[in-house]
Amino acid sequence: VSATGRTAADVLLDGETIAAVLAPGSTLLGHDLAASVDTVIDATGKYVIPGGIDAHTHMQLPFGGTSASDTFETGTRAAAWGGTTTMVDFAVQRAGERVQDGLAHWHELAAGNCAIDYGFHQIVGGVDADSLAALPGLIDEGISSFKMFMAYPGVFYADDAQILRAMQVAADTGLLTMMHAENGPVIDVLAEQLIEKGKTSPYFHGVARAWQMEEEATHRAIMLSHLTGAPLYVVHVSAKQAVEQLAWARDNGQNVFGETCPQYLYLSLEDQLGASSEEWGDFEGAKWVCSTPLRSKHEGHQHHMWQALRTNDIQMVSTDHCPFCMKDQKTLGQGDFRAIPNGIGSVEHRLDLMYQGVVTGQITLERWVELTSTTPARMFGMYGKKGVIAPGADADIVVYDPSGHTSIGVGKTHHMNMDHSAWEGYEIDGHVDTVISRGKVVVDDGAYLGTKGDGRFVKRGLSQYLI
Ligand code: DUC
Ligand code: ZN
Ligand code: ZN
Repeated sequence: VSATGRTAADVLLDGETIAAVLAPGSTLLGHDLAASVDTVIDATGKYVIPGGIDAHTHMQLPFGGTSASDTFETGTRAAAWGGTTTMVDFAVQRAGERVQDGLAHWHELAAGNCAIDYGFHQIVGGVDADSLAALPGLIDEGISSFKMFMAYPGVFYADDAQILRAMQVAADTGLLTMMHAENGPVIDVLAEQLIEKGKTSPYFHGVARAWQMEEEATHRAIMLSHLTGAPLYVVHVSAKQAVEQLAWARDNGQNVFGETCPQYLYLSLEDQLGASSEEWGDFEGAKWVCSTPLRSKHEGHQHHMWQALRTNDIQMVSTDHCPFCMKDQKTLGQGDFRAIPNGIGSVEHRLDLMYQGVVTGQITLERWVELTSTTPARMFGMYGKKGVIAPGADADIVVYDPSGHTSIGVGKTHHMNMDHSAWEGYEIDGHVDTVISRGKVVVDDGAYLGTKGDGRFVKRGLSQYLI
């Protein structure tokens, strides 16, 4: 199955590369194909798809006095289990630090530890003359995209003037600007006012982060993109009004793109409000504290998001994988939701969760591949090597079995380094059978055969969506 169609075929791998895609019954130099190769993987009755590409993960991200609980080792292994063979994580530059130093540190964290191939986007946490001057040099380093935050004042925040200057550099160089589009200063006031009224539980995280402030920031980013001519990629879109802004800009001919995440397609603010357990009481809801937040199911965001995936108003699905354990991490925010580290872990479940959209008739099989592999490859300058099953591409392949029925997250059966799951009890049709990463079988029918260090840094080119 590719982004453009489906066909019965044999895929011939040679070492780390795809050598040929052949019609069934083809021979190799006159010999029967199966007799001419070392290994045969029988995929009869299953889908053979390009390995998943998760273009938004945060292994070991420092956040609110702690760090995301998956290391590059544990998080990439979990990704492999779930059929993701490439991830693009975020190198972090903090205000006052050199961009080059931030990047070097993230290379150190990842090198030799990853189970799958990985690249980096650059978070620019402090936009100043030095960091602006460093941006063009990222392209030679294989980093063709950078992220700024309109949220989190005092941490990663960039104001409009800073965004303008960075987008001007992006327009000149071909770097792709990624935006966390939420109006942070307003959200911080709303959060403070809720706390003053004694509204301290996790649910109020989502109340403070009002959709109006996602719509507003998305619009502002779109206008700055229009003004500067820099293409824009809005990450983790959760509000339907933000989707409408993106659709409007695209209808006006702007080169803007949006990504959503499985949590915004399935989970809602009401799940969080209703969550309670013997162990955590109403702090149970902290499991689903992420930003942008889960939205109210009464406002139609989920339905609109699925629709946007179908109509291409939203182009990609990444996870924003940013796990924190309840014990010792999420609990930092007991009594004050502002101190709950933001993030949900899903890197292992993205292909499965998105396949449910095929099962329920919301997206086609081809669109499933496009959203989870082919568009991420093109968007972030890896297509040809990644995102496609074709001669010359890396042999990153998943055999997906549409049969079977499994519950994910139950009893911590996942492989992410978390003491809970945001997906506890989710019922999945289908499962990942075999995962091949650059020619090596790393997951085979419930067994993990890879090792840390299998994954290599991917030097990315410019976005293939640039005009
Ligand atoms: N959102 C999250 O949920 N976690 C990390 C950073 C972000 O923007
Ligand atoms: Zn973000
Ligand atoms: Zn993120």
